[in-house]
Amino acid sequence: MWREKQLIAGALAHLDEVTVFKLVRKGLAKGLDQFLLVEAARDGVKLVSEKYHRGEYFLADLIMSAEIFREVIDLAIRFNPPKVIDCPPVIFGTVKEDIHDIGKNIVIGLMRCRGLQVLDLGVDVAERDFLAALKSTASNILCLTGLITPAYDSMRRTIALLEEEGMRDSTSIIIGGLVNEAIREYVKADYFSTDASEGVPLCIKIINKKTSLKKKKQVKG
Ligand code: B12
Repeated sequence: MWREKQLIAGALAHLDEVTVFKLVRKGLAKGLDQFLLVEAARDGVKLVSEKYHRGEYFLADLIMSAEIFREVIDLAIRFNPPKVIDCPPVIFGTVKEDIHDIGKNIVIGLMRCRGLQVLDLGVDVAERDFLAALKSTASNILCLTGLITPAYDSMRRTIALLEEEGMRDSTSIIIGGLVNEAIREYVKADYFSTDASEGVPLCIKIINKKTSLKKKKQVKG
């Protein structure tokens, strides 16, 4: 598996779409874990991103790598649909004023591969739209992406709105993108992450915790 992962990441880093799909199809046919195959493709996007930062690739190359990644996800899910986790969807979006969505789409892809349902609100999402989505789906997990400075105030306003509506305590909020602990504190989120693979187990952990709390309450009640 380790070798397959390296080969997929390497082919994606060279933007060699044909080889990426050949390797992923081969891995799926061999019964390898589709999540790990998709993670390998994610590693490829990371390599492209590093090459872009070193000036070895253009922005168009980074965007193309994200497109190949998206197709790998579609292929993996079509080949072997994951068992869907029975709970309301994770609400996800890039916050108001920000249109960066490459990272968001990677995290969402990985989540869907693990069977999480996700409601993707897209980019430049207004505070009230996050609120409306949480209410209409009865979801209690909110994932926000932001990469530009104004995004931090959008995140803060979104979270303040949840507080005003009395929904803050029941909602777990994870932020990602160009964020760190200081930003997490400023916007008053629960968690921050700059690693797509971290986001998936974190959401599953939150869901399991909330489900067991609900069960305990039902038993008591
Ligand atoms: C690609 C890119 C663009 C593309 C976006 C294409 C797209 N569809 O997303 C385009 C060209 C459109 C663009 C536009 C702009 N950009 Co731009 N852009 C970038 C660039 C080069 C890469 C971002 C990226 O996709 N990285 C790769 C992904 C995979 O990484 P990621 O987003 O961090 O996501 C990872 C993690 O953070 C995590 N993650 C992300 N979200 C979440 C959420 C959760 C819940 C979890 C768990 C994890 C998680 O998972 C991902 C994978 O591990 C960055 C440079 C940089 N250093 O990041 C600048 C950058 C972000 N852009 C910048 C700027 C200024 C702009 C513009 C304002 C430029 C302009 N003058 O027009 C506009 C903004 C438009 C707007 N209103 O948003 C600045 C922001 C600086 C700042 N502090 O404000 C940066 C940092 C460049 C720079 N050094 O100046 N940009």
